Amino acid sequence: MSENTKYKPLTVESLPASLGKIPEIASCIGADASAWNVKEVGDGNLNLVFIVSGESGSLIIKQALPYVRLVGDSWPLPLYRAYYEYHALTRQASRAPDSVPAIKYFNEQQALIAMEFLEPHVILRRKLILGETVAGLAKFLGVFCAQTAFRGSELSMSSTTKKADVALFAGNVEIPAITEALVFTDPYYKAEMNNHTQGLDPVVDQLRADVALKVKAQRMLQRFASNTQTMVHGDLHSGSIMSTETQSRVIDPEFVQYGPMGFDIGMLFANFLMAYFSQPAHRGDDLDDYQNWILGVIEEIGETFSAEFKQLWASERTGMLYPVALFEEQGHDSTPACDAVLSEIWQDAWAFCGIEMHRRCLSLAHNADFEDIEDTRIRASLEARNLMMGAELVHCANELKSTRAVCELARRYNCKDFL
Ligand code: SR1
Ligand code: MG
Repeated sequence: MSENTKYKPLTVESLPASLGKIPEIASCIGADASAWNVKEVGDGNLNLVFIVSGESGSLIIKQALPYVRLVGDSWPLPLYRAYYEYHALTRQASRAPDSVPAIKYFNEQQALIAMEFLEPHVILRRKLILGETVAGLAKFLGVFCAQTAFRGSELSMSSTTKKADVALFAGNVEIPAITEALVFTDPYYKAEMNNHTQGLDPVVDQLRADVALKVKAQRMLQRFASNTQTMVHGDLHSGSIMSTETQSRVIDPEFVQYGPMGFDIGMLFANFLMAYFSQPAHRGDDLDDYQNWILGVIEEIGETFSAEFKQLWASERTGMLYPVALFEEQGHDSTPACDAVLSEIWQDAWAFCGIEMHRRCLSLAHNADFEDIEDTRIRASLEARNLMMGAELVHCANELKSTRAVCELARRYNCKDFL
């Protein structure tokens, strides 16, 4: 396959012949492509994902489809998202070392990325549903979010480099547009593609009647769309993290854009909180222990993020913002400035968190944490807790003092009955 071959989606059958002669791929899998074993394992909403194995090893082949896989070809989606995913992965690899799979080959025309096969990693969301713990998870995620937030901003980058990068990723239009609609707007009215669990109507009606909530969600949309503080992953949920018992990696940054520093960490917290609220349907005797473990992870991610951010502030402030020449070299302490930046990040993060908690129950693309609960009466009652806490986070984002305070709030909502 040459760089200019017309785009064609791969199949299990066509893949070996199409990719077998590409040296970067064949050297990882094995020279005899006819002996490759190919499995299509894509269970996300958008792409084809193949695990390809041979005598020399295995690779992941990810190829974008020209439409939303979840919906079908009635919803076209540009192939160029693979280009942005490739560039996001290279930046994440240098800004947060050892956090993402290594790229072996990229073909823009085919919207195809060949990358390291992570094994025995599984999607974190599955582990959370099964009640499995992951050692080092909170440290890994807190450091990843802080390093990518800090090093992708003018706290670290020169204004010239940052502007060039913002310009590059500004071409990723339709993919963030999915987030703009599905996450920030659709949950708050009866949008066409929405669905929610039977029995949840009283809570849904209450949220949709809350005009102040809608206004705050739109305000956060404005920040998301117009604030280019740093390069965000853009879709950092537990389905975008793969873990073993002791190691984790972040995958799937095709929703990349320059956006607010609090976005990724807010989305991440939302997905841990949804895992927390869904647990009564998945666990037995170990329910309390496992829910406490999840809240412990949330708390530690928050602490790690702030500590890492402060450390980077002290050691890597080489960009345009808050320069050392203006503070330390004048004998002026910049700690209050760092605290103010962090405080704004946290305020954004809690509001984004609440909004993500809403969209996964009210809009398109729900999450398995709740969807796997077959008894809709139980599912609705757990989703109601999640939705109501989400509303409090959006309303009170500016008053929340710490991740610990948010965990206490979650404990309170976990005991409530809204239906
Ligand atoms: C139509 S795409 C729906 C969702 O899948 C992706 O993983 C993103 O979360 C998006 O919002
Ligand atoms: Mg994804």
